[in-house]
Amino acid sequence: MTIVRPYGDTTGDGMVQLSFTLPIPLDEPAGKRAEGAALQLAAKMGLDPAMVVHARQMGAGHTFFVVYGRSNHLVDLDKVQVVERDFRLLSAKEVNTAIKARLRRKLVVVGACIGTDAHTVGIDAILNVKGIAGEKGLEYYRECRVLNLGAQVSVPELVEHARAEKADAVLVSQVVTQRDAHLHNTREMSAAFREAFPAGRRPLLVVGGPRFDELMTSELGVDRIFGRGTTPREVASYLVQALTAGKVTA
Ligand code: B12
Repeated sequence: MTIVRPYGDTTGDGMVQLSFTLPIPLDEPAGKRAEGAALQLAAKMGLDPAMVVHARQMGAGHTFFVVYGRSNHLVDLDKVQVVERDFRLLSAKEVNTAIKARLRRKLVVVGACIGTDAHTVGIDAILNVKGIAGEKGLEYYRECRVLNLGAQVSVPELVEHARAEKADAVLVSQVVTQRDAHLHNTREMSAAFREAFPAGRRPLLVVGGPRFDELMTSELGVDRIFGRGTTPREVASYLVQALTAGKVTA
């Protein structure tokens, strides 16, 4: 068993910092109550001792807090569950070569933000030439053909475009998670593709966004989930390997 504790001032002291907002005004005389409420919450979250190191009123009637305190919980590294990368990270040249050799045609990608979500920066970072973190997006890959449908695309529209373009992969971004919108939209999307395409003929379904749990692929009916900090090269490497698995290089 490998146990670790947070590091604050000294190794293993368990000290953590967290921030949150409470719907309580900071103005005196209520200010003391606001800080007391923050400490009560921290104590209930298992921080003991805890101190308020920052408090600032956020508009009318709300206060933002930063609390620093000792967490008495232990982390068991043997019980950590994550989705490890199970494909090789390829260079753009390797991706293009693999598509050409194994698919023998361009790899077609259709992407969109679905539902009411208008946060396109993430999907643009993956698809558009400009890319992110010094990597160019999939449009830059000579052997990929990319159609980025942009924001607020309905599921039926997405299915139609995927069919018309003969998409190999459909890439969907969901950033807004209020009332689990990202989960409802993803389930609706995967169900629609299963209904519209015969088994074995549907495009690869990939969703991404900063607040997805990457362990939920089968529950959401998708092939892969990509989270915060994803780069286009990871996505290109995944797509080519997932779509050409078993296809032997000529
Ligand atoms: C920019 C922004 C906006 C812009 C969006 C402009 C645009 N064209 O995208 C505007 C001003 C329009 C906007 C509006 C709103 N926003 Co806003 N917005 C943000 C902000 C500041 C940054 C998001 C961003 O661009 N991140 C940068 C990109 C690169 O990161 P990313 O999306 O995570 O993408 C990466 C990965 O997640 C992954 N990825 C993402 N998608 C995909 C898809 C695939 C297929 C793959 C493989 C990978 C992948 O790869 C990307 C690159 O690494 C965030 C706060 C924040 N700091 O994150 C709030 C935030 C997302 N917005 C929020 C909210 C609430 C809204 C509004 C509802 C506000 C309002 N009341 O009107 C509206 C909703 C509009 C709508 N209909 O969707 C909330 C969402 C809260 C929640 N839990 O749902 C946030 C978190 C702010 C907050 N703390 O409250 N917003």
